[in-house]
Amino acid sequence: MRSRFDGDGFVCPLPALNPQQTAHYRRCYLDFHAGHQSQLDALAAARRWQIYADTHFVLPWVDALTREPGILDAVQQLLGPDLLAWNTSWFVKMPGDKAFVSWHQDGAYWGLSPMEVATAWIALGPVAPYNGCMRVIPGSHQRPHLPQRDTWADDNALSRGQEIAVAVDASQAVDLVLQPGEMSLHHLWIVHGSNANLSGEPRIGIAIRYVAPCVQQAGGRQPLAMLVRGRDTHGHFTLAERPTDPTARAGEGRHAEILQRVHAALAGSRAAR
Ligand SMILES: O=C(O)CCC(=O)C(=O)O
Repeated sequence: MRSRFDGDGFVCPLPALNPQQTAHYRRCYLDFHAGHQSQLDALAAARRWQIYADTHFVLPWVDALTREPGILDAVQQLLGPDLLAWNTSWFVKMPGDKAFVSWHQDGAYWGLSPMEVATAWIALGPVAPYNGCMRVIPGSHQRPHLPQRDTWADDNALSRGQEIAVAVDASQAVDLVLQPGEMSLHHLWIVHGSNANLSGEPRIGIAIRYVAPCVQQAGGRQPLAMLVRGRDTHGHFTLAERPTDPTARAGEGRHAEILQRVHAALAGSRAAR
């Protein structure tokens, strides 16, 4: 696992959740989606992070998902026994949704170092080219940091429409095809993106960004994270309390406060979501 991740910049597919867990979290997501439908409908893809980002700090079922042993056991092989969930982002494309994700490198705008960071992208339904699965350029994490520009495109699910400003050879791309309950792991610096969902099948997934406690975010206020396994041996993050309120909502109250704080930390690292 470690050598594949280091060499290619990703590992896919890996088992993450069993069928019962997958059905449970899919149901939780669909209830959440229905409960926030009017807000989501009113937001362009580029602004849905107001609902989709960092829900693990406020929704008990998302917090539970970030702690599933099937996910953590794999992430631990890359980052060691002490794990923090720093960020989560739902990446959902319902049928007819024009949302896409341009080619980008996460490391260019997160301000995190050292590179003891891994994203687990967990599929709560089938994910393949027809519904806009993630695509990666194998080995691209080993290249230098590529120039990136902000396009501010409404349909780009990245908030500033960040895209790599030099040609990306899409013929080299690998599709990260996942069955429900499977996941991929990807490197902080791999070039990745995804196309729109042109099918009638929802594409439902969550990206969970795990970091080892030695990681720091440049500048700004101390970032927030959730200790999900082991111990925090460094104190570089403010550790959040686990959420307990089953009625909590995204986009308001504590979630809105947390997003403000997260943005302050990202702004301090000269970055944005
Ligand atoms: O889900 C996608 O299409 C893109 C995900 C992504 O950019 C990420 O997880 O870093």
